[in-house]
Amino acid sequence: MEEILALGEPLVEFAAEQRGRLSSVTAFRRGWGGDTSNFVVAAARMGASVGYITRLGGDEFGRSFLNLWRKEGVDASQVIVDHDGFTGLYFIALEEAGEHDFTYYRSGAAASRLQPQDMDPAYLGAARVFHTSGISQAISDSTRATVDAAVDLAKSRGVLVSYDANVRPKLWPLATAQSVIKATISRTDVVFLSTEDAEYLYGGMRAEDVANHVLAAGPRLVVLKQGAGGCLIGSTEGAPIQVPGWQVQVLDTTGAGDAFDAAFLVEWMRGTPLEKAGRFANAVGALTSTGLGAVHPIPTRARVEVFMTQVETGTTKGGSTE
Ligand code: KDG
Repeated sequence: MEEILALGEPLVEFAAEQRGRLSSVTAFRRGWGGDTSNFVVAAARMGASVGYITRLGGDEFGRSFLNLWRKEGVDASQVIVDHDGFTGLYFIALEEAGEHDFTYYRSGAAASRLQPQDMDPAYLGAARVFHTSGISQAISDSTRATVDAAVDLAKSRGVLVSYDANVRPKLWPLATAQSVIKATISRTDVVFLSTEDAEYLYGGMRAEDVANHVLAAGPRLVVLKQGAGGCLIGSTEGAPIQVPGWQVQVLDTTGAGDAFDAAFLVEWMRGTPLEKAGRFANAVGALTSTGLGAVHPIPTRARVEVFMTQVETGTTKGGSTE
């Protein structure tokens, strides 16, 4: 039995090794991405027992994901391999200040064939938390229906639902994203939003107002991820808490938000007070943005603890995973 399960699409990653447009970049580092896969790897590195639900292509890239999850201790017993399907992929173009632009090749990939019958209710029902995202809902109608069914099942079995809006206007029309994501937020226990997500969903609202608005829709916890600015945690149990970020040398922010979600959830599930959980998750997000690509730079718990102690005692200015 795994304490945390996630559902979504793993994507093979090609991260540009030079800044600039993809048309001029000639060297890429091959890694792994896909928001919910990044999330399970990060949760495993934080020490949680985790499992993943998806469909993979019966190709070399699919095999490399199975190897990754095995190595990281992520349970993939429920992952279906589509022998006639392929694993989706994306390229990261690096822009200024760690910002990036994604180019996807994922339409029709195995994960977009996921359907509600692919889930084992007993497997999902035995978890403590189920995590999914707006990206998982964006990739196809059947995957969206699977997310819906999983959220219903989790709620009926008393499994907490965690949700990252991860708005990606390249994947679906913004109006559809807004209505599907807002409807899902109202059925969720813990919500994660980046500053960009909040802007797409609640354009122009101040962070505290976004938090209150989300809490009024039903969730008990909402975490607004503000990058170098840290995070704002809103909860039904008290006033919003602003938690400062950590200063690091940012190379690429890909996956930092997914690693943040995992770190925050794992701490919260262990009973860590919200502010401390936010501080820890901020450090995990910051360290993840010091390296190239989504998965390679996600730190282990031991690495995060060393980093936090070093910064707190003034023995270092920032971390780097490169
Ligand atoms: O959060 C990082 C992800 O966005 C990245 O790994 C690729 O899953 C991805 C997506 O769909 O954008």
